[in-house]
Amino acid sequence: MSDPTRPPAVGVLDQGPAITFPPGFLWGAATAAYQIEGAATAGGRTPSIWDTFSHTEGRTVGGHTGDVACDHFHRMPDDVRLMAELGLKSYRFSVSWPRVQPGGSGAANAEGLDFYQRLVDELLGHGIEPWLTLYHWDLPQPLEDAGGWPARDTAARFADYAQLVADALGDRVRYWTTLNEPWCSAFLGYGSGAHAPGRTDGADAVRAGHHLMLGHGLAVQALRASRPDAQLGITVNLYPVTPATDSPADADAARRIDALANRFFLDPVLRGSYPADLRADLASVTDFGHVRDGDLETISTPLDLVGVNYYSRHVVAAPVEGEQPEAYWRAPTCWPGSEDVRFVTRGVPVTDMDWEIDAPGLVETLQRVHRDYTDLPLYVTENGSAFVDTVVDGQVDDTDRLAYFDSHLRAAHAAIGAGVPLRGYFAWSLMDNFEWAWGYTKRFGMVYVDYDSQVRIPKSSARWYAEVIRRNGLAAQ
Ligand code: IFM
Repeated sequence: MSDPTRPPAVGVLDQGPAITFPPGFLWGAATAAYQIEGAATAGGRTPSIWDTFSHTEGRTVGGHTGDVACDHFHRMPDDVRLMAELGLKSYRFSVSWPRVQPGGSGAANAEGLDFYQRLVDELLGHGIEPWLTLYHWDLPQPLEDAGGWPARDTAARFADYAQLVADALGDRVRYWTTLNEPWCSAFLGYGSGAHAPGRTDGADAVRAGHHLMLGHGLAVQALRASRPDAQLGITVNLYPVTPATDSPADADAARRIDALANRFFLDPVLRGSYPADLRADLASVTDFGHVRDGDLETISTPLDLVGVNYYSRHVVAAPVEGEQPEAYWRAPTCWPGSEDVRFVTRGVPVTDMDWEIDAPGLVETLQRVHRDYTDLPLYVTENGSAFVDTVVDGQVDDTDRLAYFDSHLRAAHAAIGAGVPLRGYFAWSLMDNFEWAWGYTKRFGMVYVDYDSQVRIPKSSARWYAEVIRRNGLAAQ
């Protein structure tokens, strides 16, 4: 491994004035189980919907699967050593449900839990705060076969699983995220079908979103009862949604997409209700008959923090006959009832995902959550970018990714200056990994992974981030 503390190339360390973050700011990096662990059949693990999906022809680029991924399951102690060398204060990982509770019901699998026991111990041994996400998209396949997230019972199964993980790890893990990005699970998984399980039904997507949130609420209640000292939250992926022009029709398109992308989750979780305009927009899709008395009280069970994943902005316009961009997360059925809204590209710089780079959008997003929803501490639980990386003389000089982090950290700092109680930031991702339907073709890591040899190479952005953590801020040039 190259020296992670070696300063990056001159001219890329700092892109603006010096800034310092508040004392105790939690600097971290994030990953997810299916994206890095591999060892798909080790120690009693059974298939999740992502195993099934990725093994189905045509679902992922190149037919890539998470069977081996970064082989983190076998290399975990070395990976934690690398995190320590980078100076991470916290590491956000997810637990693989089918590893610790094969099939999604019944007793815990001691062998599966053992991996996470060792991971947590290893982290604590290196002074790194474990941050545990319970669900980062790997629903056990038998639960999908029984109806998946559109089925109400899945919420109860999730709460049982949460209890089982809390029993095993609750004594050492302080920070808990129930769900990662329920929008993706619901609308990409059951609406557009771009993600596992690949179903395409708008009403199912809406039901899935509700039952994911119900599972979240039930899990929070279970965790709270058994670990009153834990810090509990949810992670939502949020986007500022901007109308392409100031026409009333474009403003309405923005309102509709904002309702589906953001308020669908923020309102029930933080206000205990669905937005009235969202219900009206979805009238042709569902009558919300799946919402039972008491559900919204459960869903809005009080939290200790909110996690925000931020990547980009949506710019939208009113329908025009025959125009619909084809980017995968914009596929029409991501947006039940608003399929005809157009997503507009503005010609600003984009990442390798084609996502617009928009650091001010992070300030906007954090301010909105704080202003409109909650005084709770906020954490950026993911932020990062995919770019094409090249290894030259054993080094990866990813100045574009570094600049992305730099601009977004400056935005995070600006949000704090504007009064947002932002307490931490997690770079996505610690290392290159399985980028879902894109397989291994998109690299988000600060650490390069050579998938043939499994050698890890900290990129310039990793060395830069180590320095940011050491300084608790960014220095002027
Ligand atoms: O890789 C994903 C992650 O699993 C969830 N948030 C967005 C990332 C980049 O697409």
